[in-house]
Amino acid sequence: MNKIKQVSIVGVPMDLGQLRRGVDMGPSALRYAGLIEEIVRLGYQVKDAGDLVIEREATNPSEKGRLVNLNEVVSVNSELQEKVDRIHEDGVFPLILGGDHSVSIGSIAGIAKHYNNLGVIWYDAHPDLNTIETSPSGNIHGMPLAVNLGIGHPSLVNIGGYAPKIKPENLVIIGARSIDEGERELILEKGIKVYTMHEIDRLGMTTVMEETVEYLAEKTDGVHLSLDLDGVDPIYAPGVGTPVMGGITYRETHLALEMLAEANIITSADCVEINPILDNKNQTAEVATALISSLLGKKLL
Ligand code: HAR
Ligand code: MN
Ligand code: MN
Ligand code: MN
Repeated sequence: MNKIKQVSIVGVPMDLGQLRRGVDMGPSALRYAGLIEEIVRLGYQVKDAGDLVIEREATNPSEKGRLVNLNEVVSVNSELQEKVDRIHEDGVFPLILGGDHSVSIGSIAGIAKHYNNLGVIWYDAHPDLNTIETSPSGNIHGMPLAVNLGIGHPSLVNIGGYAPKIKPENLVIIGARSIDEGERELILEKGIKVYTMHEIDRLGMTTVMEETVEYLAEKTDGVHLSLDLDGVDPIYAPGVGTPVMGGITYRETHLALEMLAEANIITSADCVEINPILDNKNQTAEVATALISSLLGKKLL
């Protein structure tokens, strides 16, 4: 975890990147689960920057060829970008709490400008590589990784005033098991490193993470972890809007994040897609809290 012993938390209670309500309660659910106290217990100085204020307009209907809530998603992410940029300039580890996964557009926009080669680990059941042309839903939470690669609507791609944020060779996707046709084509075209559930089954999480660290450590100067809780199997993380069965277990995810902590390569993170309305007594936020603790160096002994 580098030398930074300070963490700054920003909540983004936004559900505009998709049509299911409730994911806007993610930051509260994580706070109720004791996330901040847990990070303090690990010895960090925690600054809670609070939550962005999200203006909720009436939802734009999902329609073919239309990006749902585009203007709202752009304005929230522009604000988030500025906030994360400032946190980074203060030399503090930024931890962004979503909200749906479209918040990774603003978080990575605020971070990537500080690196020549920002690496990204996208831990998710979905690659989130859709564009308006390939999206089955028009939901922007299915597009943030494409946007970060500079592919998508110009008002999303240019948030923070520069593009692209990341290079395809500095990206590793882990846990993918629901991949749309256009996403598949983009993965193959760009040669993106993806550990689908198949590779995780075949290799085991230890090898997957050893390879991931080796792949990124040499050529990147910082690594952002984007933790979508639907990457974890819905048995362990039921409180998500788009659950996909056959996912990564709780133990495997702990191991993955412990190995990242040991490798000391992660410089920022976001934690997204927790939907308390669909959850079972805040289980998913509690799982996320335990996982983030592992990422930040918690050990059993
Ligand atoms: N691929 C589908 C779409 O684009 C579903 C995306 C669901 N996305 C998230 N983020 N939950 O990973 O609509
Ligand atoms: Mn700056
Ligand atoms: Mn996602
Ligand atoms: Mn997902």
